[in-house]
Amino acid sequence: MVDGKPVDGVRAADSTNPSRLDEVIAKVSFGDASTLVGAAESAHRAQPAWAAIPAPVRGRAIAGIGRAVERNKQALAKIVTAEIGKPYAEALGEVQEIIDTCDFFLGEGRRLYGQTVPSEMADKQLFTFRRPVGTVAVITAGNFPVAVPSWYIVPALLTGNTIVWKPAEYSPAASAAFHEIFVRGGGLPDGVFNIVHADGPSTFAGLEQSLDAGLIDKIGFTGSSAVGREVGGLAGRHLQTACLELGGKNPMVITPAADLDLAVEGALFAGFGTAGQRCTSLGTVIVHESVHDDFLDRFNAALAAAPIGDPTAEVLMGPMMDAKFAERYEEFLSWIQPQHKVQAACGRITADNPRDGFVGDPAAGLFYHPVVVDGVQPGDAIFDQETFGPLVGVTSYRDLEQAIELANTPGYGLSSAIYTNDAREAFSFANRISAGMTSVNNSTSGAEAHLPFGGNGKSGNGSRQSGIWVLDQFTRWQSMNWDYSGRLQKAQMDVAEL
Ligand code: UN1
Repeated sequence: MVDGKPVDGVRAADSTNPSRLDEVIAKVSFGDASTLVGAAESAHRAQPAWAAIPAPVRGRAIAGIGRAVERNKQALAKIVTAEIGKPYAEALGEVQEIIDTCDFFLGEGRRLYGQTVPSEMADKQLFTFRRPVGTVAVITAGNFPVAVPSWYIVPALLTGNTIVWKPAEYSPAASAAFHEIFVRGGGLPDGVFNIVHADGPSTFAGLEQSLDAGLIDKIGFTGSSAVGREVGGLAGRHLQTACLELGGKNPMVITPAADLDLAVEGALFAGFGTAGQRCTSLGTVIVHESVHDDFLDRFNAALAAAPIGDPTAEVLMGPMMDAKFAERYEEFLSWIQPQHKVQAACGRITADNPRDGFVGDPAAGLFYHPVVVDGVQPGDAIFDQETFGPLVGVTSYRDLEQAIELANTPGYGLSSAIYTNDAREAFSFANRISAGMTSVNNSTSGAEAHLPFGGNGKSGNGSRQSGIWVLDQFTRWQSMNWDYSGRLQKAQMDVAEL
């Protein structure tokens, strides 16, 4: 939808259900680079009028969106479950995250504070104002097809920007439903929020052309570290900035002072929620050598008992979200080396490679065994790199110093966790882990809508989403000096005397 009208794409494609691959969820029309440029033109045209609406009134539009999402909560969650195989309870949580984001930002329309600043000259006053950046291109992933887009789209709209959104190729039905709810619920004028379905190469070409033409002022991107580098480079070459939310290799340290059952529960959710396809998913458990065996026994037992399968049922995890991700995950599995200890079955769940207590029909979808790989070490690909899928590495440590070093070694820096009841250990870890987010006695996943979200190192470019911190992504500061002395006062030269 561009400028309030459906676009004629260049190619039609089916979106299928990863739990039942023969079930088509939606037929989608994919555009090309010129579709994206057309959407950027439309957003660019609509921006001045949108920015002219007082921020508290835009806040009311955000309130309308939040209520509309609430009314459609179950329907939207069902689409998410059908399209990417996220267990229904998690999908409901994901939709709730949009509502929380709207709740937070509807009030921000009545704040959007600037400052009054004293001048060094007499009879002169200084001010600062937040101004919208202009047109924002938002490119998002399919693992959170509706919550993560709202982290960009809600604050960007609230602060007076207009949007071109290119959602993931493999979650078009969820994104189309999201778009419709937003436009109707918010009563958004045509051109304010445009959506274009396109593949990667068309998106890059369209972005480049739009940036060349001065139609895009900011990029919001959630996806892999590799593509994030490209997006960041593209923005930088055009002297624009990108808000990059990239991969993670999120560590969980478990010390001898931990409640082990709590840690097992946390590792289960962090490792296998969304089939391990969250940027905040648990990468490696770094467990003290004195509790390593005990933890591993309990973790494997909990995993063996966890229901896996049909995501409409109460399961720990459903299928992987798309064939492309399943293929890539199979490549990650080939990183397992003979020195690693895999304590359970591995790979795709089939009649020949079954799983006890599987819910549903394993042959029908992209279902994988959850895997725990013990004995991973720095230098092993499986320790150093993100393995987007249901796989958790385990290694052991001798002292906290070494645990923190191991946790920082892969060079990502999104989320992290420590399980301990010793406050000194918790604070030492939090002080020295390089991560945008850290949990004490909780999972690496589970961000809240009003806390900064983002990473260091390979996980991003230091930008933060959510809460008031994201306002710096979608607004630029303007300073104003107002001289009411009636004469030309010169800074540094006419400094008032004591
Ligand atoms: C992501 O995977 O891109 O904290 C975001 C969490 C979710 C968001 C994950 N609320 O795991």
